[in-house]
Amino acid sequence: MEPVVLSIAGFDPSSGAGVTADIKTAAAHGCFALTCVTAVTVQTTRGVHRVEPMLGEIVRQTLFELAADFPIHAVRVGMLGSGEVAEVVAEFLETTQAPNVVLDPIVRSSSGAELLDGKGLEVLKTRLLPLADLMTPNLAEAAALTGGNVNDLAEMQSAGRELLRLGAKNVVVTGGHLSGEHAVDLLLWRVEGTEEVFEEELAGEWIRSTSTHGTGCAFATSVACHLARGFRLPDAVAGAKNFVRMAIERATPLGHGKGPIELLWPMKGV
Ligand code: PXL
Repeated sequence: MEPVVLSIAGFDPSSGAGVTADIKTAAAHGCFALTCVTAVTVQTTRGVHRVEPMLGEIVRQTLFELAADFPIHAVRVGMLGSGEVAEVVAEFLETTQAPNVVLDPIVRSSSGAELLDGKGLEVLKTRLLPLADLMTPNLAEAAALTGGNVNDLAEMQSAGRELLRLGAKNVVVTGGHLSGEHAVDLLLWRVEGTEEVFEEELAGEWIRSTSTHGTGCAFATSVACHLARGFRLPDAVAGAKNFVRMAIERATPLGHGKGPIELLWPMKGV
């Protein structure tokens, strides 16, 4: 049976990010995707023009109906859109105790649009963070969650430790927006039920490309798919990093702004 991965995220009509991109990522990993739309956005490769969160009640009914009908092997929580929706998602994860929850704490789009309100950020920190098996903040998200600046490896380390202190089980701070020589992601992880924290720097060469829309969604969803397939957390993170690197490398330019990445590269031959 194909592992089932639930994507709780927004709708991006250009399919660079959000649930329609996640369906492709899941397919590329041999997983079946369930989706729950948290917000409809008007966005293209040029950026996010508008955000309309869904009614919390629709999100609640969708999530609980899906969980009553399907086994769920992993969850990717992406854009939430509002505090109301964030609360419903927290209630769902608390009630169902879904396994392998990857929390992609989206606050803003890379073009600067706000994708979560103030109440949502609070719910993310206080209720969702402890429910996640892994959080995947980028530099700006790590800064928004911890209240400091996060611009280099030392600040990634202290923000990551602070997120663990706030109750996160495992954290990977993604360094795609670093200005240094290497793209470094920092993974802080521990063996379930133990306290010792292992720290791993995952370094990669920069890839010069304008096709980078949705890399955060793809990374988090790929980790969820790897976990659903039974990979250990550090291997799931390393596998996801490779998945995204290949998806950037194999992308063909599309649109006038930041184009989508090639999420179906494993199915497209060499
Ligand atoms: O990459 C952030 C993002 C943008 N837009 C939509 C999303 C997400 C992440 O989940 O769902 C619609």
